[in-house]
Amino acid sequence: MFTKILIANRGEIALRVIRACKELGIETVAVFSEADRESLHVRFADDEICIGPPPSRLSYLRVTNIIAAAEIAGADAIHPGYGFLAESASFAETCAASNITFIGPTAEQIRLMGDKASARKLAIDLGVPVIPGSKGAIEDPDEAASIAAEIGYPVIIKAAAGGGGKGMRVAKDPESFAQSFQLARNEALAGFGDASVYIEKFLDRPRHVEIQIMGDKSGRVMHVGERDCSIQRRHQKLIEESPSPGIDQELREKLGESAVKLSEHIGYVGAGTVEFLVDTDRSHYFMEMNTRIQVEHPVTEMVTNFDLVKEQIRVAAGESLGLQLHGQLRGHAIECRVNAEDPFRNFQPSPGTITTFHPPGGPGVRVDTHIYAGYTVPPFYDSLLAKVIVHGRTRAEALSRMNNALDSFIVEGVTTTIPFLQRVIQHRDFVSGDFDTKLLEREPDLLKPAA
Ligand code: MV4
Repeated sequence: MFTKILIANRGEIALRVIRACKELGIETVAVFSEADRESLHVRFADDEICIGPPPSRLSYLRVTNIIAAAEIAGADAIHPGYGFLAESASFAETCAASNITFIGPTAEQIRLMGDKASARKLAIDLGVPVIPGSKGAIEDPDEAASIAAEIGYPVIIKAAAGGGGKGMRVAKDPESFAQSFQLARNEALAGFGDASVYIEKFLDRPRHVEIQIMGDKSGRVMHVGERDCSIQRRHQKLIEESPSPGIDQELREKLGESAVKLSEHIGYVGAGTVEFLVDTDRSHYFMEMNTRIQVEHPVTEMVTNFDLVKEQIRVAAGESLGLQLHGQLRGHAIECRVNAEDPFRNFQPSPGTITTFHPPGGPGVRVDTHIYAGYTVPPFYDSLLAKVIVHGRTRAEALSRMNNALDSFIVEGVTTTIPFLQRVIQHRDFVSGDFDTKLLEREPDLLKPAA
């Protein structure tokens, strides 16, 4: 097992990783930017090293500074958290070259899945269902147009180097296709330095359902159920839950089998998420794979009783998977992401100093957060303040706990998205479980303050 882990991240996820390390008896090193001196991850870690000025490209994204910090502190492993360097194949390579274990998959696995066109190709070759479209990346505009005509409009053109909603364009008809294709390629080149794009049929009202998987170094991969992440705004997830209200045990097993087949084939090590779109007729299609621990991992922890971060560390150290899923998921879990943003002013960021902080609690309520009264939310990073995660025996019980939790969550000094989240979880379509990725688009009134 490792003796000392450097956490190459900040905010709530840095605290989450430190907790897992403490339980495993492993020492921790926090790295921080000049804007994060007063952060709790710095206070709770055994060692702390400043890695640069506030902008993340000068600190949390600076590979050389982070590796130097690990060497100075004597860390034998690095946990990247999510975001920042978590899906950087070259960072994983640099760690390996420096004799430091990157807690996550191999650089090759990150690279393969980071290219969404090659991941799609692999899925096709393995017989995992994908959305009708091109086999891999497509360069020739005429060939692209003929594929689009074949699968039928509307189609969506996605950047191979994109993912998570970045670099996508919808073409409604053959007339607009050539221009959309050209624009998509230009945007992909400008945004990612890679013009490769691929084509899929555009599904109108899909659900986003993702499977959590975990693999060890002996080649074993298991899935630990799904999360429904359909409630999103501009490709930012707002609310996630497990199990998905839109799928049954049969579909869960099919998605799980597909996810395991894909990850087992590449010998995937660590925590990963295989994303699917589930259509209104229950058809399901592989979309992409994320090679990191995700923000929403706690909903899976609540319904499985697993500690996914501890498990990531154990398998990175070469231990075999210690999880055992006894058939069904246990009850129901929901997560709401609370951000320092004004939901009624187009989610404008609202950094500043927290004056009052009273988090919710009670049975089945978990809050993952790094904020405290007196803490100043810096303007340099994403504006996640806290994740409120509830668990109940049934979805109704979980929902009731979420309503009460949000109601008693007091954060003053910055504007938060709490009132907006309250409205969404009270919306009839959310309450009934009959929703899809278009819920917020269909209900613009949710973006106005309650009358
Ligand atoms: C799609 C789609 C419809 N059809 N692909 C958005 C995030 C990125 N991972 C892929 N996304 C989508 N891909 C096809 N073929 C609709 C979306 C999409 C979406 C997906 C999940 C959750 C919210 C979404 C909001 C708008 C569009």
